[in-house]
Amino acid sequence: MARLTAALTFTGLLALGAGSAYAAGLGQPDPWQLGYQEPATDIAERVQNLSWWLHVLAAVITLFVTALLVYVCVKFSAKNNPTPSRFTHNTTVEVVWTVVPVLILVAMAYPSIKLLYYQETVPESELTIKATGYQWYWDYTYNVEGEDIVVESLMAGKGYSTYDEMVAGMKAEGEPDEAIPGEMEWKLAATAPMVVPVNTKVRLHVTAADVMHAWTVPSFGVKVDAVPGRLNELWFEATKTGRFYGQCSELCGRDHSYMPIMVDVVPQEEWEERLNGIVEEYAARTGKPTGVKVAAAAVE
Ligand SMILES: [Cu+2]
Repeated sequence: MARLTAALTFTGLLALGAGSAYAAGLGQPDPWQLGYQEPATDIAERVQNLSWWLHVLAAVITLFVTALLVYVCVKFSAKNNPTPSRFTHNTTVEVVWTVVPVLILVAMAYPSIKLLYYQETVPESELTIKATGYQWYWDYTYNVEGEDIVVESLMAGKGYSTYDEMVAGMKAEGEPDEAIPGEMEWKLAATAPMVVPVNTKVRLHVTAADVMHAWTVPSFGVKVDAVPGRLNELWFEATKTGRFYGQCSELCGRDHSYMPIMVDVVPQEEWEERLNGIVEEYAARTGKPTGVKVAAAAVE
């Protein structure tokens, strides 16, 4: 009976989860969120559709098995069925309970493998960026006209134990208001975002400098390990502008939970300006001359 109750509760929760699938905000999680974050790429949309399809299959199977158990318990109880039959084989039933699960597995495997191919085949990209994981932050390298422009992206407001302490601390350090993350964004916000233009196929090279990390943005439906000495890649094409958050997803050490990922998806018109800002900031910070003045089209 406990098992039955658990199964029914699980199914109920699934239905609830499905109902709130799109309740979450754009680019970041919501309190009490059950479903996924709103998808911002075709990949994320496909991943979520596949997930719900698998959940529906699982729910139907759970209901069917539960109903079967109940039926057997009642129909073949000692009271209702005092003299049990003694047969041991039934070819029809055996064929059915072999073939049906095979069909269910095919119904799961076919869309999964199709989606995997779609995700893993990097199309002709219009922009390539490299993300490197460190203990414990990320940096992003844009190659602008042959020059590597590196932007370090640390957690904003790190080292404070409460939100109010963090706000007071950052203000005391003279940080401008816009650098102080909101309460919901604290521990998700980074000191510098990775910036990409909307409706652009972006190829992201991902690697690590010390230990393994993993780069992910849930709304983009992408996640890949960052492995020292190895270059992994993923692609995405964001179709919505906004700020999108993710977190390092490979347990990488003491401050694993303090290396957020922040991506700004900006309109095409804004992109050149933002990239120029990144180049200028880089030149000012490193003292390296950069004669690079960006024409967006020249970025690869
Ligand atoms: Cu990490």
